[in-house]
Amino acid sequence: MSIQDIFNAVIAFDEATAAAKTQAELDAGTDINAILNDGLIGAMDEVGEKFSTGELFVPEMLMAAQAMKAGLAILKPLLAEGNTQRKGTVVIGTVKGDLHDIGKNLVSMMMEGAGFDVIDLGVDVDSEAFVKNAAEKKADVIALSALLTTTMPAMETTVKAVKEAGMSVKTIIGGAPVTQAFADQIGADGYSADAPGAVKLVKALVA
Ligand code: B1M
Repeated sequence: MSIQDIFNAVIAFDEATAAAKTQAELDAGTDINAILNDGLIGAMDEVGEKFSTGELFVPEMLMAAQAMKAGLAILKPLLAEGNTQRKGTVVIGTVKGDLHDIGKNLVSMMMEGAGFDVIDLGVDVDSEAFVKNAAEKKADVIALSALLTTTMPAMETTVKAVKEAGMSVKTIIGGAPVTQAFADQIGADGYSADAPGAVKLVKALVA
């Protein structure tokens, strides 16, 4: 039994085995970050590589994503565990045109676990919805995720809409193609490469 079994189950699009092996590693006391990064996320990276080289196609990416989600569902209670004192409100979503939600869900879970009230707007969220929900919920932070280079401009549109609305809410961005340089360029208040970093960033911004 090893983390490699989780990796292999995701690559084999095997939801039941991905969930069972994730549970088995947790029961064996394996570090949750190792399960996440080396098992579940590592496998999705491999799937992405194979998609780039034409070995896999969209339906297979989707099946791998389902297997990864089955493993993530096992980890969710542990990721969301912790401090119950509420720290602030975060409105999160994947930007317009983009349907990738696994990384965004991970960020969302970890923020909940860190004690934030998280309003998750889902995927393909336009700038108006971000602005409207952040205003209604009196959010402290708007968190934007994008996985496609073609949807990164939607982040800029949203950051601009927030500024034009005269809101004091902070904006943070993340997702595989996004960089600190891009965050600086569009005037976002922060960028993180991963979910734990996003939590740290939000804590610092609302402190
Ligand atoms: Co898509 N896809 N996909 N896809 N897909 C990528 C992103 C791609 C890199 C694959 C590749 O070519 N190698 C490529 C993008 C190329 C580019 O633009 N540079 C790509 C493409 C091209 C596409 C389509 C256009 C394919 C097509 O139809 N021809 C299409 C677009 C659909 C759309 O969105 N409109 C498409 C569709 C899909 C599926 C629906 C099949 C499926 C998504 C299922 C789902 O999400 N429910 C899918 C998948 C699964 C992937 C890969 C394989 C895996 C993504 C993933 O979930 N990773 C991906 C390749 C890859 O990334 N290796 C790929 C695991 C996840 C935990 O990581 O989301 O990066 P990630 O999140 C990380 C960090 O980025 C960060 O934290 C997480 C880790 O801690 N993070 C944040 C994320 N959001 C953050 C926000 C923050 C802070 C950190 O603050 C707010």
